[in-house]
Amino acid sequence: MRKNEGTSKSKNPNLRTIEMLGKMAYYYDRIDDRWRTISYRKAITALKRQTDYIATREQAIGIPGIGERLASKVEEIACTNKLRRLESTVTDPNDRILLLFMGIYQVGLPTASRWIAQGHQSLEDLKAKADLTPNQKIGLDHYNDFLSRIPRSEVMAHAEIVRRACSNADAQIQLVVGGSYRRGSADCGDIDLIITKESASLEQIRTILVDTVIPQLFQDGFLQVGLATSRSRSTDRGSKWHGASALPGSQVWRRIDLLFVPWDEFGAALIYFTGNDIFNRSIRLLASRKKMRLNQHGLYGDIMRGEKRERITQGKLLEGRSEERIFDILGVPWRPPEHRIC
Ligand code: DCT
Ligand code: MG
Repeated sequence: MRKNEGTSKSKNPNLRTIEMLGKMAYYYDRIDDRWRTISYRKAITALKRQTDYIATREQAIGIPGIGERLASKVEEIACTNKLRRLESTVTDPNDRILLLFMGIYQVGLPTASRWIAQGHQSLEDLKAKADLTPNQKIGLDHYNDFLSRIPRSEVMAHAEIVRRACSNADAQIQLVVGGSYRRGSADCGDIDLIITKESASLEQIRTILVDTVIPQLFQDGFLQVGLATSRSRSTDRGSKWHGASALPGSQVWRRIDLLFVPWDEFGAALIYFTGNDIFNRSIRLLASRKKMRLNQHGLYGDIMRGEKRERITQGKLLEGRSEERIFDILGVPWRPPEHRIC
């Protein structure tokens, strides 16, 4: 829960190491290796806080957030100016094809590996010969669009179009741009729009969006396609709309998520959909240490857990509506979104 204002590029003496570890984190993220991705990202955050150059394993181990294995990598980069593991990921042809295939929207390691085992080696192979789901087909057709980062100003332009359509349907609807945009990123992987209305239930908000706003945005030529979600958990059902949008006159498709949030859950949803993911993990862990539970719906108290930390009681809702109140009840200082980069 420490303040984080990102890197001051001119000052940090570990920029080269951070850059190499960042490439590895990106690689592990693309191959769905959650644990390695998180440990690399934690090490990067820790190094960004250092004011001295970290050259040895011993120095690195002394820093909270850097474990033994990562410490060896830090030393390797400092000594050799490179990382063997990174080079092997770049040169191994199977790794390269795996990364290529996993770059397709919603394609994970199992699907990408299956395609390789079936003998496919390029996107052209997949287009011509592979058995693709409708989403995979869209992902493949818009491979570069969905993989490229979206400049902040463009995220704003997409959000404004949705905001206008919402106001036309119901003047009381509120829309907040969440995700990396709310954390101040210069560019974003997708457009996360958190939508609510004072005193309204999920059902009421979803009805306005699904019956009026979304059809209107399709008719205007802004929304291009809806993307079915197979991964959504049962609790998420009906609270999200995933798709793609394009600005007037542009051929570029962007990934856009509309997140329908009941008014009573607005604060908890703001925290969750602002992230980043590691910040969310740590604030949830903090809640659980204080015998509370935080999720995208609210902060709950009186939670009883068993020996393996499994929940015995659901607990009672302490706060859902106000982001500030949730921080307050958790006993941590308010963090503006730009400081939630872990
Ligand atoms: N989130 C999370 N855990 C995940 C994925 C997402 O807590 N495993 C939360 C935090 C961010 C928010 O959902 C939106 O998710 P993304 O759009 O995937 O991430 P982002 O932070 O907006 O980054 P990007 O710029 O890549 O979209
Ligand atoms: Mg996002």
